[in-house]
This record gives sequence, structure tokens and C-alpha cells, in this order.
Amino acid sequence: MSVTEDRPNVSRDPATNQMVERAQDEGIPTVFDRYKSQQPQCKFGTTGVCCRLCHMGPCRITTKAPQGICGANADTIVARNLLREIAAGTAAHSDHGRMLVRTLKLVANGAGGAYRIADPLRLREVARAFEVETEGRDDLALAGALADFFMTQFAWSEETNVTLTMAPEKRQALWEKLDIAPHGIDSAVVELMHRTHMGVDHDYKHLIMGGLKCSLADGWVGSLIATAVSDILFGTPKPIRSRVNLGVLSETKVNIIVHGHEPTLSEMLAVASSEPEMVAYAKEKGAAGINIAGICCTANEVLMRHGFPIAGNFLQQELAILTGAVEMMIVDVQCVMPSLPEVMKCFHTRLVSTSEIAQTFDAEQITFEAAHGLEHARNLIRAAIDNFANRDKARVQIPQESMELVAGFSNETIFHMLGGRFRSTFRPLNDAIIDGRIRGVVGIVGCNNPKVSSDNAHVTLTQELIKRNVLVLQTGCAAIACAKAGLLTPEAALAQAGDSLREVCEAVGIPPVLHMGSCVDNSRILLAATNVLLEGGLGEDLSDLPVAGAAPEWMSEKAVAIGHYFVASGLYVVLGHPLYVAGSENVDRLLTEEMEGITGGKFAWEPDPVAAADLIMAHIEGKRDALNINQKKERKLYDMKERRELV
Ligand code: NFS
Ligand code: SF4
Repeated sequence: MSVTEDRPNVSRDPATNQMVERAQDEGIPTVFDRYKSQQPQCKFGTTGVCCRLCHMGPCRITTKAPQGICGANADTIVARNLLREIAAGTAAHSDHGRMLVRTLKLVANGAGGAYRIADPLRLREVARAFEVETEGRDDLALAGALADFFMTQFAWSEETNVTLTMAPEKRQALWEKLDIAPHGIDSAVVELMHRTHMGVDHDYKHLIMGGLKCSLADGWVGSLIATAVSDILFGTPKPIRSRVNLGVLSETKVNIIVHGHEPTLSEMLAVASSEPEMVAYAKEKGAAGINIAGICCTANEVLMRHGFPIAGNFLQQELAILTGAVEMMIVDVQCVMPSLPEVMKCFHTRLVSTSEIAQTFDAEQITFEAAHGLEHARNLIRAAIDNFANRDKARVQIPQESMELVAGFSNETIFHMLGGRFRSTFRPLNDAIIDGRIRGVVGIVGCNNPKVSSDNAHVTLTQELIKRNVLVLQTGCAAIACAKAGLLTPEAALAQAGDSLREVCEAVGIPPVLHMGSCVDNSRILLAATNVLLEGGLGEDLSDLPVAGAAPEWMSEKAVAIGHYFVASGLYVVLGHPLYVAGSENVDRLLTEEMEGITGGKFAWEPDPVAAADLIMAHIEGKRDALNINQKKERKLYDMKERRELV
């Protein structure tokens, strides 16, 4: 059966719907078809009560069989499964961070080929933040020392992770008290794998607290390192204009798509694609030039720093190939669908996998080495140009949708923008929150998921929140979704923002929806919240702030880790669909209720984006009440009868 028969809009984005229709017309299966063939999805899986952690099993919990063969009950099984997701998510973000640290070290040793320290100021700032000696060290020596320091954060150590010191002091003290401060990224992941092995940790509360510890090693350590090193090597993002959606693909140029998460090779593709010899070669082969566009977070990385256009988010990866206009798709790690080669076969597109840990059947493989990055990039671009001749012009069908956007909001940039020309500070933002012109700040992050009409929840939630005078920070595929809907053009977003939010944004010169980067850059959201707190007037800990996080269409284990480090940081997190925990009332209650008394943060599940906005507003107003900053606005005017009753 066709996908769209009973689900006419797989997406709120017309470009996506157009390409899905094409796929159906031509009988090319996509993620949306496979989603259908997987229905109904297994209840044991979605409620988290299927255990295959040992080979006495697999075991499934039912009313008739309330325990697995070993005696594990639903609470233990649900908690263990959740922990393994957190471990995988943490591993993915952090291994990405480690690759970047390795590149930084190579650059420091003079073995980094064309890579260099793009942002020496940020290098010094980051080194100072972690007390790495800067005096008497030139940039390369300092980069080497910083890379060595970052490497120490992966292994186990007696000390807790040093980068946790970026968090507010009260928060750090709470983590110590709860014994959830990690002692190393790799060891935190290993510890979860150990604790969830058959016959180890069985108390669901103890397990979940272990999960929070590992998630902190993601957000405040691995991801934070990935962001810092990306800024040092490739430049700290500044506001930059670009375009988004499948319409950025060119009828006349050689289209190369970069997809995945690691920005290292794509940085060199950015350099090589503008070299005059490359452009001349493309022209020689009959193309008008070279067009590099991105998908997923690699896209966000090259957008933030070079303004390269974005072809789409997670669910558009197959659809980009379906335009018939892509000469080459270059993938690295994470969120790359194994179905890509199948779609490729129907077109002339070449698929190249570039990570030594990620091979895809039927894709060409190159093993990327930083020292030869520029050479790899030139070779790939040349091969893509050669493939232009194979494009079947009659089969090219590029949707017309392409939207303008502004991205590039690092903390450093927001700091400078808010402070104006003379003094960098978050003060104007804090003042606006305190006097209520901005009610609060919400991070909207995460993926797309074929379970829901793609982009719709991201866009609706964002519109609802800015309308209610909430400043929105975004990363990942959520940011791409809103960009496609025009919400990342300051003009359009301002027009949809509530009056007081609009006034503040216009006065200080920031848009109401700020694109902060890729998913590892959620660490920027943690630091933004910390900056607001340190600026003063809004409490003593992150859990005091009128802020929240949301992932309305999430799908990946990385999102599970992110959700947990937000909650462990004291934040309220609304997910568009629940974690796989419904099989354990105890785990569900711990995460959605009791956790508030432990970390100050908690989860909520809410599929309807308007209802999610209501939940978030109730939370924000509750925090504002607790901070006593709602007083002025809510001063009550008593009528005579009420006055009399008062005396
Ligand atoms: Ni985040 Fe970015 Fe997108 Fe989800 Fe995948 S690309 S790391 S995991 S799908 S937002
Ligand atoms: Fe079954 Fe226990 Fe083995 Fe899990 S660990 S598969 S519940 S016997």
C-alpha cells in the first residue's frame, strides 16, 4: 500500500511530500514505506519490557510472567534498557569529540595537513577556563597541551571530570551529593554496560541515577569538548545567512551532499570547493560550478561556520537522492540510513563513506586521514565532477522550496550582541526575563521521526512559544525543521513573536529563534543557561531558572542521553513521545514526578505541540513565581467588597 494513501502528509514540508510521492510513483522504497511495513510495532519493545541481556532469555514481561527467567522484574528490565540507550548516546557524542581532539593534537604536532587553529582567541579562552597554562605558550604548544588535557577527560580518574566545573557551583555540589558526577567519559559508558549486565545492578532507582551520571559525561564533558574543539579548529560561529531545503540543490552545478556529524572532512570540502582549479574543472565538464549542501548535523556544522546551504534534515536524506541531481553523497557517522545505497542504485549518485568505523554495504569507502584532508576533499570533488556527465537531466526533479535563514549563534556571539559595542554581557537578557518581557528561555532540539508528520511539532511548538514571549534556542534537525518553515529569518520570526519578546529582540538585535548548531552543541544551551544564571537575579541554580527543554520529534539514543543530562542539570524536558518506560510504573513515575525532588528537573511526555507549550508555560510561570519576579505583573486590584474582607 502506498504511504500517502492514508497519511496524506508525511510532513508539513511540501518538498518532502513531493519527493515521497515521486518515490511511490517510481516504486523506490523510503523510510516512510518501511515505517508502514513495521506496523504494528512490538508492544514489549515500546514499553521497555523485553530483555535480551543474557542467553537464558529473551524474556518478556506480561501479567502472566511478571519476572524474567533470572527473576528481573519490569522495573529492572525497563531501567536497564534505558541505561544502555544512554550509554550509546553518550558514546556517540563523545567519540565524535575524541576524533576532534585527535585532530587538534595532530595540528599541534604539525601533522594536521591543511588544518589549523582557526580561532586562537577561543583556544586561549578555553585553555584558561580549564586552567591549562597559557603563559609562554604559542598557539600550537597551547593546542597540544589542551588536547592532552581533553584526552585525560575520557579515561577513568580519581577526580571527577574537570569540565563539570563549567556548571554552576550549587549544581556541582548537588551532583557530588547524589554521587552522579562522572569520573571519565569512557569509564561512565563502561560502567553502565557493566551495571546492566545480567546479575549486577537491580534497583531501578539506583540504575536510573547511574544513567544520569553517564549522561552528564555526555553533556558537560564529551559534547562540551566536541563543541569547544570545533570552535578552535574551525572557528567560533557568528551570525550568517544561508538557505535551506531541497530547493538549494542546483540544476546546473555539481551537487555534493555532506551527511553525518563530524565536521572534519566537510571543512576541507568547503575549502577545496572554492579553489579556482576545482571550479574550472567543473566548468570544463559542463557544470556551472560546485554546490556543497548538507544533511543532518554535518550540515549544521558547515552552515554555522561557512554558510553552506542545508538540503534537509534526517528524514530527507533519501529524498535528496530522489531529486536525481546529486552527484555524490559523502557520509561519516551517525543518523546515516543503511537504505541509502538502495536509493542510489536508481540514480547516478555515488555514495562515499569516510569514517574508518562506519562502512555501508555498496558504498565506496575511503579512510579519512586528517593529514591528507585537503587531498581527500579534492579527489572527492573531482570524482563528483566526473559523475556530472552521468546525470540524467530528464529525471532531475528538484522541489522549488528553499528558505532563507540566519544561523551561527554561539554563546560568545550572543554575549557580544546583547552587550552591544562596549560591554559583553547577558544583562539585557536577564533584565528582560526579570521584568517579564521575556517569560523564559526554551531549547528545542532533536530529530525527525516517521511516527509523526515531520517538522510539524518542531514548528508548532516554536511558534506557540515565541507567540507567548519565550526566547527559543535550537540545534540539530529541530533547527533545520524551523528553518524550512521560515522561523530562522529574523523578520518572519519577529512577526510571529509576542509583542514584548519582539520589542526586546529588536532592541538588542537578536532574532527570537536562535540556531546554536549541531546536537553536540546542546552543550552551548547548557552554557547559555549557566551564563544567564551567573549574570544574576534569577536564582542560584539551573533548576531555579524559568527555562525548559523539548524534543518534540526525537528518535535517536543520543536524544535519550541529551534528555537525561538536561534533567540531571535541573531542567524540565518535554518529549513528544515517551521513552520506552511505560512497562514500569515505577520508572515512569521516577522520571516524570519524583525526579523533581532529586535533581530539580523531570521529564514529561506530550505528543500535541500546543499542549506541550502549555506544559512548558506552566513550568516557566511556576519558576517565575518561585523567584518572586511575577509579583509586579500580578499585583491585584481589589474591589470594595474584597477590601472590606481583607480588614
Ligand atoms: Ni541529533 Fe544530529 Fe538529526 Fe537527531 Fe540525528 S542529525 S545529532 S540525532 S536525527 S537531531
Ligand atoms: Fe531474561 Fe534475566 Fe536474561 Fe534478561 S537477564 S534475558 S530477564 S534471564
